[in-house]
Formats: sequence, structure tokens, C-alpha cells
Amino acid sequence: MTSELQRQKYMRRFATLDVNGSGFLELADYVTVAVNMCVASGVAADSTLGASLVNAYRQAFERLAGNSGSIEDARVDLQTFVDFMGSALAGRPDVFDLGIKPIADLIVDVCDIDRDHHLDESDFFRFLGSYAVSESEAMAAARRLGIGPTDLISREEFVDHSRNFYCGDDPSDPGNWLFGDISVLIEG
Ligand SMILES: [Ca+2]
Repeated sequence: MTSELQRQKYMRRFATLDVNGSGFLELADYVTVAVNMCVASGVAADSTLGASLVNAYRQAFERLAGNSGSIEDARVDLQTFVDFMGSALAGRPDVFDLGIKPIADLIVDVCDIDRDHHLDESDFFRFLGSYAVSESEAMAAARRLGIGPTDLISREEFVDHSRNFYCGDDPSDPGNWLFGDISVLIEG
């Protein structure tokens, strides 16, 4: 059962992933996000780490799009995405740990430029800046997650926030804010 909060979060997630603004999710959106993250962090997209991230995003889209025809031509609309995420991930941290945690770990590997196993503010802004997220929304997210000029989050904290974003149903959980300002969705 998908709650209204979870549905709102998946709608928000759809908007952040549609980086080409087509109104659909396509393979190009997922690959663009991964390449953006690599380029912004100084990681070559064809390096071992960069290719791992791009491949992980590609596989995430392949899971979403299913087996219907060519993956290059596949388009996923908002309702399909929300239904897919709800049935796969709402209340299912075990599914997150199998399917999405590896991507979250790769994101930290790419964005954690100084290799201290923490994300600082600039690391986090590079992460969110790879998606269709405005700077003001990224700032709001950082503050809610406790990330500031001198406040870092650990790899484990980042993964926990990700898990709570995708699976959780607690309106007060800061993980709800991982992909930007969600106050209107929660409180409006
Ligand atoms: Ca798109």
C-alpha cells in the first residue's frame, strides 16, 4: 500500500529525473544524470568508477522500463513511475538494499572528491545539481539534512536518507528532503 506521502515523493523524484524536460523518463535522462555527476566531480565517465555509475543508472532505467521493446525508445510516464516505485519500494527497505543502495554507494564514491567517506556541502550540491533541482531547492534540502558549510554527512547517513526517501512514510523524516524542497508536498 502506497501512502499519499510516498506518492508525493515519487512524483517529486520523477520531476528531478526528467532532466530533458520531456515529461517522460527516458534512458537519456538517466544517462545524463550519471554523466553530469561524473563531469561535475572530475570523474571520467569512461573510467572504472564513472562507467560503473553510468551502468548502474542505465540498469535502473531498464528495471523501470521493463521488457517492452527497445530500451533506447522506451518512455515512462509519471503514473507508471509512481505505481512502479510504490509497488517496488514503499515499505520495502530490503528491496532498496538490494537494488538502490549499490547506486547510492556509487554516488558517494563519485561525489566524495576528497575521499573522506563523507559528503560535504559542495559534494551534495554536485549530487543534486546533476538532476533537475534548482540551487534554492538544493540549499533547502541540505539544511534539512543537516549539511552545511562545516557540517558533513557520512556515507551511512546518506544511504539512510536515501532508504527513508524511497521506502519511508514518516512526514518528519529529513530523508524526505533528499531530492529537494518537499515542504509544499508535505504541508500543502
Ligand atoms: Ca525525459
